[in-house]
Amino acid sequence: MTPKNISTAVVPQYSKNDFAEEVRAGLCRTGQKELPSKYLYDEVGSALFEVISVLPEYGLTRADERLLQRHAADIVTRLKSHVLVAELGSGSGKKTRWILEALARRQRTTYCPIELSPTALARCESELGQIDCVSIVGFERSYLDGLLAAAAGRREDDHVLVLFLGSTIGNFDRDAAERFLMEVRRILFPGDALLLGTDLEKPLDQMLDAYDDELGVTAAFNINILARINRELGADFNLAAFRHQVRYDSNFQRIEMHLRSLVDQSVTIPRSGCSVSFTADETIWTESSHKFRAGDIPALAKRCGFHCDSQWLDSQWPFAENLLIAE
Ligand code: AVI
Repeated sequence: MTPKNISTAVVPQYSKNDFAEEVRAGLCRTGQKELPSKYLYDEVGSALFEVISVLPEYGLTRADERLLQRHAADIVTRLKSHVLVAELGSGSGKKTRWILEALARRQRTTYCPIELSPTALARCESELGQIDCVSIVGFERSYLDGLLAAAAGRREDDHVLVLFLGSTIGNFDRDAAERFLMEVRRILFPGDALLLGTDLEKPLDQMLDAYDDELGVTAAFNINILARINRELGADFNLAAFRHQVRYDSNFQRIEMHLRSLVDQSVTIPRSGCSVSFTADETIWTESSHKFRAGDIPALAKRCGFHCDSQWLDSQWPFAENLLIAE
């Protein structure tokens, strides 16, 4: 079936030059080597992340979906009428269906998925394109550029509902997360809403297992960033000479994913114009996943120009859906 009521605004995603430059900056620096986690999500990485989201050890996505399915009607009744929905990083759009269906029962709804990946955007559009009374306008842009463009399309009596689900906010450093939420707030009007999904702190073993599953899917997801550098930048990383490593830093309440070099080695990255030396046990820090406490969210919301109207908590996997209203 061909989806209906769909249009897409396209601008180019990260250029090869940005990637080459950020890889050089992250690996040639003194001190802890790092790679930006956004580069985990090429075609292969995004497919591996889809698998992670159904692993028994990784309850985050299921908790997010359960909360949205159970509470969509309640969430929607707390919103003003006439809502334009803008979703930051829509992924496949599967979990958004509940909210859109609940809104479409009240009124015609415009849904703007915002995604850098054209493949994810196309999947989201075909997953949600058949819901009656929902028009889709996709934006192939970064979150804030896409939100700015989507919000510019609001009609006079529209309120914007921003969806930032799946605890993607946890992949930002704490300060960057607050700055980001403030930027979102700056684009919104008073009374607009942000539904923010946050994974909560839980027992240590449960958190470590969620990022170091028995099948090794998360390990493959992590090591794929080196494979991507080989594919796209002509590098000669020996993937077998690096091992996936997961740590929890309780001071920062965050899971850290690293790639640990098993031996002393050096790697050449022609398109970044550099060679990088690793000592045995040295790591590349590839991702942080911050965990939250439900009780801390109202203060976070306040600092960023929102108030926390309501929270819904999952009973099986500590996770909170937070409805924040712009002040
Ligand atoms: C996308 N994000 C919320 C995931 C997380 O849990 O931080 C990314 C992920 N990394 C490894 N597993 C899942």
